[in-house]
Amino acid sequence: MSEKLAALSKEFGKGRVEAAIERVAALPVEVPSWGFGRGGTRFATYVSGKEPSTPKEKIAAAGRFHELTGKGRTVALHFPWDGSTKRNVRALRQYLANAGVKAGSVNANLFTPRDRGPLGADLRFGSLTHPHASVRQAAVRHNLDCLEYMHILDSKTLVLWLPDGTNSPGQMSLYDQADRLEASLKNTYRALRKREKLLIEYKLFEPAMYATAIQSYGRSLELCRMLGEQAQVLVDLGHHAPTVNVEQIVAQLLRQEKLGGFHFNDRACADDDLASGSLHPHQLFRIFCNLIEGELHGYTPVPELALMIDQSHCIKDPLEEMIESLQNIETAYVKALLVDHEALKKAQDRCDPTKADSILRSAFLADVRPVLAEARWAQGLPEDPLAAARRKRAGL
Ligand code: RM4
Ligand code: MN
Ligand code: MN
Repeated sequence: MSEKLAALSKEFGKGRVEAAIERVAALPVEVPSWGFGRGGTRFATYVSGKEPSTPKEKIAAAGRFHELTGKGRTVALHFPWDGSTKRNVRALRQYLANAGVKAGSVNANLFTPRDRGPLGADLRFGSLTHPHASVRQAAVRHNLDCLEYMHILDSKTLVLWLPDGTNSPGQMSLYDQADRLEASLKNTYRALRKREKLLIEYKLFEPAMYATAIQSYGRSLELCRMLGEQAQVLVDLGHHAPTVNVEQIVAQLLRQEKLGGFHFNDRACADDDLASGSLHPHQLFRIFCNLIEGELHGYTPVPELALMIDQSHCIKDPLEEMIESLQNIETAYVKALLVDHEALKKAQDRCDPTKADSILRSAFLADVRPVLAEARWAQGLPEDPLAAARRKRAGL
């Protein structure tokens, strides 16, 4: 054991440090195909020409990420970005196998106008809540196509994020919006197979600025309850109002067995999709602390949640920014694993918030890089995946 690990063991206990090494090595983190391409700003997409652009290239990059980090065993796919026919999807299966990874969640896309059919420019008036039944039916049909793609890819998770909403008070009755949404979701949910899950995201605003159809975790929770056991809420960290306490949402969903998972990313202003933990490492730490406490209460264990990265890489190299994000996620997880929950509970019950916060603070301030290095070394992975990615790129 290195000196640094020995020092951590002395402070936090050998058992806790050893468990952290094992648990961080085993944590499944899913990466998105779209995150390996160049992300766009509202004004332009600055393509350097070096980043992957086709689904095949993006999946190959995901394979490199998996080789370097051991994570990203599953890759989230987005349709029709990653394909629009069963033939395309069968090709994806091959690309995934070639890259040594598997399909993760399937993300339905109800916002990109198609060249043909009812889901064209008319999508600006909505998809599952569109005033015209023909568009709503076509949107549900897309969800059902995604379910068929899941069967081809052996994926068990459908993720729905709805762009639906309105920009002015007269545009659509809020009653009609809710009725249409619920009917369309029921038509989608009905087609799920037994072990499949439907994860429903919520988002305060954007693209709609006045009344988003699924605007809050409460609405998403209500819809999931209405649909049934296979529907759960997906928390995207960029989808809340600025002052919202996200870890409280996490705890409340977990207690109700309705937390399906996460889309990790950081935000400064709106739904920025910046690198996870680059701006708010403490928020990520607090979220993991609450997930681990949830486990202690007997709720869903952390590795059984869908832990996905959902980011857009507009400036940095996408593969590098994905590695950076993963490191921040792993760091937050390890820090949370070092928290002495028993001592924390005692301090809380003694009404000693100063002591309680000092327990959290010492875990947060710990330098856990030796834990990550040990976990990587034990798996035969490069200890510094960013440096390894650069060496590989330079052909060294
Ligand atoms: C949305 C949401 C979805 C993602 C799209 C690209 O804001 O986060 O999960 O698929 O963006
Ligand atoms: Mn998302
Ligand atoms: Mn988003």
